[in-house]
Amino acid sequence: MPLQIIKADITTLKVDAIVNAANNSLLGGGGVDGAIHRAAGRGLLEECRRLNGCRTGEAKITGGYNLPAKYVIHTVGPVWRGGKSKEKELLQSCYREALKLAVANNCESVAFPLISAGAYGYPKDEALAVAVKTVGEFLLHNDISVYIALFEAKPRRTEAEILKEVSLFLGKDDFEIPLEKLSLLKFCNAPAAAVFNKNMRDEELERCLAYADESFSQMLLRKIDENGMTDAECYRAANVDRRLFSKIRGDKNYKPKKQTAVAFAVALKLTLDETEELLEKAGFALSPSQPFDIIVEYYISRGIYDICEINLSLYKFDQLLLGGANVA
Ligand code: AR6
Repeated sequence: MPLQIIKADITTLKVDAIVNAANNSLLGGGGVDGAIHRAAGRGLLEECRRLNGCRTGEAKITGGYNLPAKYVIHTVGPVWRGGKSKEKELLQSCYREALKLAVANNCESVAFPLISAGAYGYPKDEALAVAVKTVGEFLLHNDISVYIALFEAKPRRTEAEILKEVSLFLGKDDFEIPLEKLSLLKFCNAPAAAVFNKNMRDEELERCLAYADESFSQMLLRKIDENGMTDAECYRAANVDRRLFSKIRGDKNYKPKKQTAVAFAVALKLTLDETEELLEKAGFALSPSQPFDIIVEYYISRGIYDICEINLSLYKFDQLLLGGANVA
């Protein structure tokens, strides 16, 4: 999956590059900086000495020495001063500059810590939102795997606690599940179709017959064409990697994971009915009692197709994120 949020000690990750939340001197410090220098060994400090420091919001690259990663990209996040001193712009710049350096050095994978969210005091939730959105924008134009490695474990919650929090978060009063969810199959079989006028019936029926045998992959490709999107625009907007997309394109009967199918519905800005139709092709449905499904339905039914925002909400409630990768 192009963007993933994981729980990990960044010094242990086998990626092409890890990013260091450094200070202007680039000569080491505490937090993740200290951990990276300890794991990389003296060679890293020697190379850093030759770099003449780094300005806030900029980035510089070195070797990875004893780390499993080939490179370390050092960036300097802003110190949090209440939010009115360009902290957000500077933090966005850290992610962008580090990503540009990674691509310029042919990295296929890069891992970030939550820059500025430790000693520099940036509020963690906001720091994560900036990270996810800035990386998400970059991934609309680049094929690279990005991990946001969070160090601290979240408190564990039960399914019931999560469900309660989700409904509070989404505002229960404001939350309506459409009564008439018209799926293709239901429409074909049900006399309830009588509630719709004749023209709508005819149109639906035509659609029903024309696409009765259409598979998930075929419907996806048809919708991409109808939307006037390129394949790359679609899979990037869906947080799906190129290899998985090629696999789906090449296999008429490909059965995706649910979070991948939903990701495509979001990328294609499908209505709730169309989303259900696409999911049904892959054997899935949206349930009104599953946190993942409730969150997805909430956003799609309101026409909010910002995959970063949806993924931040899914992450907040310990759900799988939208997207997909070709894992052998
Ligand atoms: N792996 C992943 N994340 C980590 C690790 C780790 N091994 N260790 C800490 N974190 P911080 P900053 C998380 O303070 O706020 C240094 O002294 C940590 O939980 O490392 O940008 C520098 O030299 C937090 O969420 O970086 C600078 O002087 C995040 O990494 C200053 O601190 C960032 O915390 C930079 O402060």
